[in-house]
Amino acid sequence: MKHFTTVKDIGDIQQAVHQALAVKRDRFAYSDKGRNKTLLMVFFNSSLRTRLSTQKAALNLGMNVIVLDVNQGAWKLETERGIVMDGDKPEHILEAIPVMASYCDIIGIRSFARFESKADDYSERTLNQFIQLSGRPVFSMEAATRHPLQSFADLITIEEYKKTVRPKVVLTWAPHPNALPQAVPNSFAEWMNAAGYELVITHPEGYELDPAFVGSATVEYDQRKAFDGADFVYAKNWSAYADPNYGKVISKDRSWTVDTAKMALTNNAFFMHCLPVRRNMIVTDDVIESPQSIVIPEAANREISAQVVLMRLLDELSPNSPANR
Ligand code: AN0
Ligand code: CP
Repeated sequence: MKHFTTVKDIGDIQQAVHQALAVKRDRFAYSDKGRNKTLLMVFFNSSLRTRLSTQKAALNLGMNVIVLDVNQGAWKLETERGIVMDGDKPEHILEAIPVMASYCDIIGIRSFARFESKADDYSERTLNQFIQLSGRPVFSMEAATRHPLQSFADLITIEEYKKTVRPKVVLTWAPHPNALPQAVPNSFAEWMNAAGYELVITHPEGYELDPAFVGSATVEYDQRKAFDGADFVYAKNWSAYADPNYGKVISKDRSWTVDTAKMALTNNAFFMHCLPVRRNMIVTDDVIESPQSIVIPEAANREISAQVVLMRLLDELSPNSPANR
């Protein structure tokens, strides 16, 4: 695996789950694999889980880890080529990427959608600049359109908890005060479709996701109908994708909050959310604290998905990687 940005990069999904469960049984069995290899994690946005779980996964593999928070203490980076740099950004990403790459073997990037331009966001400009200019294996720690480490952890979690071969999985929109990216729902749909589960996506009118991600899933505008017989309820807020409202909050309708009455319509479904979650906006206290809530084991599986991805990227390190020079 040269880079990890979409479900396609993981190849055979059953094999990936199999490897993940093996890693989970003994995560320290590969503690020499990353010796003298350095992981650089670059954050353009905040993080709790991704930061800690990816770092922990790298430590399990014996790697060194360095972290850069671009917006806290680093030079502000210009990303447009051709611009006269007389503004507030002292450094260009065209120098910064090769410099960062010279200190490490593998790079993880978190760069959310900026909602300035749908074309910019959906072309994954920042992530692709790192791929093109670093010469290093690059993996997404949530980019503009996808969050594959999260979706891989979600898949592992569903495989652990499912009671039928092909569970009914419901992705439901829920209200939030701010404009959030579509990366988590896009990616979740992409991975659930690849896994071959029955996927139903429910949201208010106007919150349609990019059809490329919806794929073979059913879209149901009636949340209660969607919940009928569900084995897993995956809640998430996202902002509008469709023009002219791209990146905008068009509803904060709290009748979409996941509560006990709605969970009662399901097949005793497990409740999932990638976290961070806003209680009593997305989900009530009762549901997230119920025995059916698996948000904590789901988050714990982020260490496992990250470890599998790092192991696969380590397998393909090029000979000009610093550790191999
Ligand atoms: C981010 C999002 O919705 O993409 C990160 C989720 C993992 N969430 C927030 O910004 C609250
Ligand atoms: N789920 C997730 O990626 O969380 P963080 O934003 O805290 O990393």
